[in-house]
Amino acid sequence: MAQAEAVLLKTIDIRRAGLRNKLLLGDLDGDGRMEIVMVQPDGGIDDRYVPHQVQCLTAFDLDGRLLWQVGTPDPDCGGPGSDYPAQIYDIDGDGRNEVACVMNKRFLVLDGRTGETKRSFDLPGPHAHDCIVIANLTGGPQARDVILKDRYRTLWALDRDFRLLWKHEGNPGHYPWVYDFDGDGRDEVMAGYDLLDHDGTKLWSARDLDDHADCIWVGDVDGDPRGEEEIVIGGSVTVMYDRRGRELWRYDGSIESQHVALGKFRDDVPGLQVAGLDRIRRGDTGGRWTESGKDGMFLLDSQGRELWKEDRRTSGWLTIVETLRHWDDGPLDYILAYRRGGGVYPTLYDGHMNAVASFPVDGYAAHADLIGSGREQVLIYDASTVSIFGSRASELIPARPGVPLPQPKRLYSSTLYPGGEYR
Ligand SMILES: [Ca+2]
Ligand SMILES: [Ca+2]
Ligand SMILES: [Ca+2]
Ligand SMILES: [Ca+2]
Repeated sequence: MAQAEAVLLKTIDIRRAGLRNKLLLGDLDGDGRMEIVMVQPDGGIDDRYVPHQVQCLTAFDLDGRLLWQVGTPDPDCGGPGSDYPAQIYDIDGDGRNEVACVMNKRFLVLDGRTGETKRSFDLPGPHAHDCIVIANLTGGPQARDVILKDRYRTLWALDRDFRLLWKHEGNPGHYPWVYDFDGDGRDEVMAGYDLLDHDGTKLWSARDLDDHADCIWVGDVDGDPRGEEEIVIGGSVTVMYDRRGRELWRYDGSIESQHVALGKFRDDVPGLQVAGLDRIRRGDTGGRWTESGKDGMFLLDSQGRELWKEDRRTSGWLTIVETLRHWDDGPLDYILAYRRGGGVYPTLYDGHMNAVASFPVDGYAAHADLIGSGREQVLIYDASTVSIFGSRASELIPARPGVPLPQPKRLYSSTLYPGGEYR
């Protein structure tokens, strides 16, 4: 397949949001088209130990209008060494999205249309703001409970009125993934290497793994007749478990596996495939960050066998890989790789490691079906500009004007450590 350049649909000037923002997506005003919220983290903390709070939130529509701003951009803000506690989700269940965030040591629920505070709560602990996980722990018709954590030790589960349901101490990993494995209407919580029941009881722990879980994915990887989900954990190695905690395979052909991402990238092998990223040589030897490290993407089949591994000739070791679905009319998913370094711009790869589309700007990436068209667009952004790309031209007009877009779980579970589920 020949490599094509993605079609540039729009650019948006985001300089008024300040530096080092993370981009969130969601339909803030219910008009059938998503908006952008830029999230700036606070500075003055060491995010190896102390989690970020939010310094400033700035909402833009896709025509580049600034809709609202809460907080003030700070030139001395922090950076992406850990997550920023903010999500877009209809957390009060009224059919419109809110923005949930932690600012000034309070958990805030902001009206998506205006940024005004609808509700605010005390935190359950002074460092309970490493990230926000929205879950259904209490069994209502939709997820309205919240899990908060500190950097490396404690989880707090809270109901919709922020009453403490339970607390868990352990090694919760970067971003716990919640999923209702047993179908009782309440989410279990994969917190690092522990699977917790919805009431916080530990069901099982993954064994013989070092360090911490960088990324967790859930999906029916092996395509068994009952369609049972497996759990794939990317940490020091990449391991797959069944939902009862039995280890199915482990891929140790990597030096330091980082992100993994499930997808149907190939139609010539059964089940799902696991895309991943190996840090072959870190570029921060001696505590100093350099670009001289080296990473490489890899792809595993549903049994954990390596299908290929990239032999990278450029320098760069901080690549992020994500699954991109519904980019074009084809039946297969693609691997979106960005933050590659070494002059390599964000690129979309197929399951044979062919580049199928390239993006002619560098930066961080986000992706979503912005207008409910059934296709996803890719947004690449830096400190000044968001560039929106599609596989073909589009005016980005809502497919169903006035009908609020549902907020996909992937978008309300935004994290630097992209976990996910494949359904
Ligand atoms: Ca909208
Ligand atoms: Ca709402
Ligand atoms: Ca359950
Ligand atoms: Ca399965």
